[in-house]
Amino acid sequence: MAAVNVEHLDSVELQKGDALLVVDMQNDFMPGGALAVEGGDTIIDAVNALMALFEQHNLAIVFTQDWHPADHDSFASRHPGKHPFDPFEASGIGPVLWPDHCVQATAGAEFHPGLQARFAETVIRKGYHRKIDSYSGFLENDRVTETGLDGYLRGRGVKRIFVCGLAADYCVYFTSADGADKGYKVFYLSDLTRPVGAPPDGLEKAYQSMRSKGVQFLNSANIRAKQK
Ligand code: VGL
Ligand code: ZN
Repeated sequence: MAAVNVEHLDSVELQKGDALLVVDMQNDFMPGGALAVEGGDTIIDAVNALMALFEQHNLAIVFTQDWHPADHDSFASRHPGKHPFDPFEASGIGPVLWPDHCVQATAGAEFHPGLQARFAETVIRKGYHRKIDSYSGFLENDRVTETGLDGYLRGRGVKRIFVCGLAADYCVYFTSADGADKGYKVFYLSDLTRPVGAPPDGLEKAYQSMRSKGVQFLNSANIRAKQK
C-alpha cells in the first residue's frame, strides 16, 4: 500500500546477485509495542512468503535489528522535559525523539514471533552506539560509521537489493537511499512496509529523496521467479 502516489515497476524477474533485506521486524515496532507502527504486523505473512521465494532461488536474505542500549540518546526519556516524538536535532539524533524501544536483549527487540527468522542468513544490528542513532542498515546517522552491511553484501556478490520491513519513513527509507548511494540497484517494496508517520510529511519526502537517487518502487506481487 503506497501511501504516496509514485510510479511502480510492472514486474521484476529475480536473478543471481539479488538479496532481500528485511528491516527491523521487531516486537517494539508492532501494534502494542513501544514504538508501534500501525499495521506493522499485517505484512508478516507476505514477508515470510517472499523469504521462501528468495530461499528457493538461493538468494541472500539479510535482517537488520534495531539494538539500542537502555540509555540511548534517541530516547526522549534521556532528555529532561522532552516527550516521545518531540522534534529534536543533535548530531546523529533526530529529527524527533523516540519512546524507549528495541533495548538490547529485551523482548521488544526480538523479531516478531510470526516472522520466520530462520530465513535470515545474517542479522546486522544497528543503533548500539549510545550517542548515534542508525536508521539506515548501511550507515549510522553520523553518516560515516559503517554497520558492515555493505561489506557483507559485496562479499556475497549482491548487486540488487529488495527492501521491506519497518518503518517505511525511517529505516526502510534510509536503507534504500543508502543502498542506492552505494551503487546497488534498489527496489523499495511499497506493500511490504508501513510508516511511523512522524513528522507527517516524512514519507512523502522520503519518496522524493529515494526517487532522486534512482530507487525503484515495486509491489511484491510483481516479483517474478526466473522461468526455467
Ligand atoms: C526506526 C525509529 C527509531 C525504524 C528505528 O526501524 O524505522 N525508527 N528506530
Ligand atoms: Zn531505534
